[in-house]
Amino acid sequence: MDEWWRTAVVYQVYPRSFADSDGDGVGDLRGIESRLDHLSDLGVDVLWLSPVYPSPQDDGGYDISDYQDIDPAFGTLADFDRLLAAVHARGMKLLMDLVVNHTSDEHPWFQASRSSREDPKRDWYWWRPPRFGMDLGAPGAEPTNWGSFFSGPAWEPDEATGEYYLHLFSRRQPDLNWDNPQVRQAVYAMMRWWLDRGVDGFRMDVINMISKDPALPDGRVTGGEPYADGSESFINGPRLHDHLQEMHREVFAGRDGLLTVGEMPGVTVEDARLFTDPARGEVDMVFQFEHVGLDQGATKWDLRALDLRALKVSLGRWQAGLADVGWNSLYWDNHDQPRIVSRWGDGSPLAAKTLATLLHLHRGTPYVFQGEELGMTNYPWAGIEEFRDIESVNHFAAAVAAGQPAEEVLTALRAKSRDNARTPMQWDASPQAGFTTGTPWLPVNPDHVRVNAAAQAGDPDSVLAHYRRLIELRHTVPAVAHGDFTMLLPEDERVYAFTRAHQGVELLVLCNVSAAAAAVDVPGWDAAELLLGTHGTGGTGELAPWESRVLRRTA
Ligand code: TEU
Repeated sequence: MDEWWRTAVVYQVYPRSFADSDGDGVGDLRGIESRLDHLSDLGVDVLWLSPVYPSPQDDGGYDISDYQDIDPAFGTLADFDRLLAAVHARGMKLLMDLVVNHTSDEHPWFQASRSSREDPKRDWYWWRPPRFGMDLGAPGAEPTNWGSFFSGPAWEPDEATGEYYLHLFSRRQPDLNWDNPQVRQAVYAMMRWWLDRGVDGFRMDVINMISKDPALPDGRVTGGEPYADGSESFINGPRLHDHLQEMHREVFAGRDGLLTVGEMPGVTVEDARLFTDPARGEVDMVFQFEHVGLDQGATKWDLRALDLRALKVSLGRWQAGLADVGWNSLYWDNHDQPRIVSRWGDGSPLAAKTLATLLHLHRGTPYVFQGEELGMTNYPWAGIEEFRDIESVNHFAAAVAAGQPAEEVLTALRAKSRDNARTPMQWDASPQAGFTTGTPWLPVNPDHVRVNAAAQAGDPDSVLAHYRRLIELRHTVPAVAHGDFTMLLPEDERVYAFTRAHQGVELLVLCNVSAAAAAVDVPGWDAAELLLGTHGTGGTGELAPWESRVLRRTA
């Protein structure tokens, strides 16, 4: 089997915020094409595009109204074909975002479905009458007590036909009914259409939510929340493996050189082994969420400090769990996460490098989110009016309505809002950071005067140069891609240390994830070669604040 992605690094572009070619303040496909040298210089193998399909943009394009076209804000299908050819000409591959747990409410499938109870597409979505004989829209008449991920109930009343439809995300993102075989065939046909056009695979949005328990039982009510958590009924649902295997047979079988990655909130390492076991024919790798949940309480807005020992337990378990069967994906940032250098670092270039070293020396396929390779930071949000993300805006309204002080809610948004990832890419020090000549749809981070691609391009000490070396190590040192992983110093609260071993070559990775100097004692490495280090210092003695080292020795 061709598992080329075991040595690959993926770069994620969030098209709205990457590069704007026409000055309307929104990034576009021609903008991306004009910046492909940045990706080739970095050395990445794959470009993953967040959604570029026609969309009302209720959820940043994750609400799709036509799966087989390009949103005019981003360009045309001809622009897409040009971009794809340019990506391939540079020896890179292109992944599309596949968002098929739900469509936009403006998708023709949903328009038909909502038009009447007798419409042939009625059953393509989850329609249910009000319960207990109550009136549509009456409090408590929702078919289940589930809350949506974006605040409020997961059911929307629809006056025209007197029933509710299910939406796990916004009310403008109705959930498709994957139990209906016509839905599945329509999705597979669409996927084949993109593969025939030349794309190299898919990142599959919340793909472990497509199978729901058809009984739709109520969820458990957790303390203080107005709506219940229904996830037991839709995370890794009853027919999920069947659906993924069918998709594999119908779409991927007989095609080579592809990559599939399933985004799976709530997935366990035991599940992930099944999803990514090549013999089962499901997906190549999954995005799991355990590590990005370590700095929260009951919800992402309930802020907690990261305990480095817990990160070791978590990532270490995933490394061990997928060592023989399956494969890991590795990520810090994406369009849903705050910036790692602000989150678990101190915002400095040094912290950005060390957090990058930590992640990129693990076994798995690393994903770099635009700007992460520059050490881009969270935005200094002044007030609620600056946020655009539906999750943030809805959460603020709901939390304040429930009596939480606005300033407290803002503190959580500043730390965790998805908009932190979505501010424009920082190309240079000019007023709009080289992102647009117009007014950007989200403000440019004022730190772009220091943190930008142009300033780092020729600087061997830059975060960008560090990422380039990490990617090169994965391509040139087989132990980085293939080596066995062993966690060291599990009790150390500041130093994250591990070894990788492959065919007589051993690597030792030491990362000081703290602002204080830290002593380390790992015997036998003093004569080892320094492959990469933030300070140019070898050996194992004391690590400076935020210092990291990668050492190599041969048995
Ligand atoms: O995200 C799924 C998901 O469960 C979370 O990351 C969620 O978006 C949120 O951050 C919870 O706090 C995927 C996409 O990546 C996200 O952008 C979409 O909004 C969502 O699905 C719906 O398509």
